[in-house]
Amino acid sequence: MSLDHTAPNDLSAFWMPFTSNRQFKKNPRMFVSADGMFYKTADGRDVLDGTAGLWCCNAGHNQPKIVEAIQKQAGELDYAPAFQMGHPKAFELATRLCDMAPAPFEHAFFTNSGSESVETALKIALAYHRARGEGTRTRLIGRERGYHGVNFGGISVGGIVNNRKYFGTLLNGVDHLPHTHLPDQNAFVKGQPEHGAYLAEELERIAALHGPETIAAVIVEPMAGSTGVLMPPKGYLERLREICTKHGILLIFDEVITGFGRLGSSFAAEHFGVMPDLITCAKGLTNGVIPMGAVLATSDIHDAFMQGPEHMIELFHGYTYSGNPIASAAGLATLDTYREQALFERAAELAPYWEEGLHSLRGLPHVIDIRNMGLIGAVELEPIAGEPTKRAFQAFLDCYDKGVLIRTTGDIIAMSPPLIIEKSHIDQLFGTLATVLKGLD
Ligand code: PXG
Repeated sequence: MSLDHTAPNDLSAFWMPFTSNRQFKKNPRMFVSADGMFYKTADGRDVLDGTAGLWCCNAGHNQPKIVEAIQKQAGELDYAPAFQMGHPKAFELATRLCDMAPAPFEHAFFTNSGSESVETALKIALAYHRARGEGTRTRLIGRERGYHGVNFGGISVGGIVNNRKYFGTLLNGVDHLPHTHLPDQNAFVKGQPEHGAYLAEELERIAALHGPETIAAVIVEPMAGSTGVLMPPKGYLERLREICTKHGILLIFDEVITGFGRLGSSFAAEHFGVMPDLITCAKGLTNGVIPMGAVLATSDIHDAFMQGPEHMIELFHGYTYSGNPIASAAGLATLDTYREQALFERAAELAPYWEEGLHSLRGLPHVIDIRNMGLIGAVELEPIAGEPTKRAFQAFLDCYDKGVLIRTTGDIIAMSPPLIIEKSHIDQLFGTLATVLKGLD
């Protein structure tokens, strides 16, 4: 089969996710291979991966150990039933994952995506309270502009308008904290902004409104990625933690993007020194190579379920592919790769160079804000009047033509390269973006 399927007629069957299908199919952008920091297009060009795929290929592409592990596992044990049966690698990966995570996280529940990790964490939170005789705690609190995947729980607690408004009434019993984007006070700040910790106090207002004993959990991204990269204001996460603890509400960090070195530590919880009760992750767990996610839980939460007759199932939840052998093998090889190549440390070391390069874009046409942390960067553009998203999307197309992959959300450009990135690639990424910005309408 030829990989060069670029004729429009060949493309109609695949209804592409989160894509302008008609625009794409008129002028397709196809990757046919990848190695290290680069994709290869169907027409033979190298494209620098400025986004680690979709924030997931943290160790870059075609890592030999991961490739080999998957190939070997496929020939050894392709699948084992996930319910009432096991295989060694899923247990090994859970242990390794918990060893890598901050201390209180001692148990891992496997899923197949970030969206499933979110649904799983919300359900664990509800069932935890019930197991402890606090069944009144049924409300879930998310945040405006939050992204927690695309399933019903996730879009209910999420706060991205277009991901919600087409899909009916969603879950009931959900409330939202305000987002923390304060461009008037925090524009062009490097790292965590000074202003906005007070927005955590809104949790007190919501708790007072409903009664704290009705609230099961608060879920936030410690650094909001998909909405266009919003850093937590200084003191904000600490205050959320305090209020949750005071009222017996579980705090869930959705670390699907921030997990696995993106901020220069294993998880954002470690980076910010704020411990939630549950962590959701996916993406970088297998370097994006095989679908897999996980929910990390403290022993307090896990142990609350371990009661009643031993032959009884403790949590009525799970997926056919929870802890799938090939995904587990990919996960183990990925964690090895992160450690052997010291990639989290590398991200932390490169972060100042990244920050400097990114902020050098300040002053270019249409740039109204720049935000960064670890190996994450965002450039917010002034929208074209009456045509939101168009300017940033043009920047995306122009960068692609010039051999660089970026992501856009609305009029925000987001960049999150593989952690193997070299300084020369950082120069190429921001140099290309600067040229493109200068040429935009
Ligand atoms: N939670 C968070 C915080 C995420 O960022 C999900 C859940 C859902 O993960 P799955 O594996 O179900 O897609 C995500 C996913 C982007 C972008 O460009 C971000 C995501 C996915 C695709 C693109 O910002 N985040």
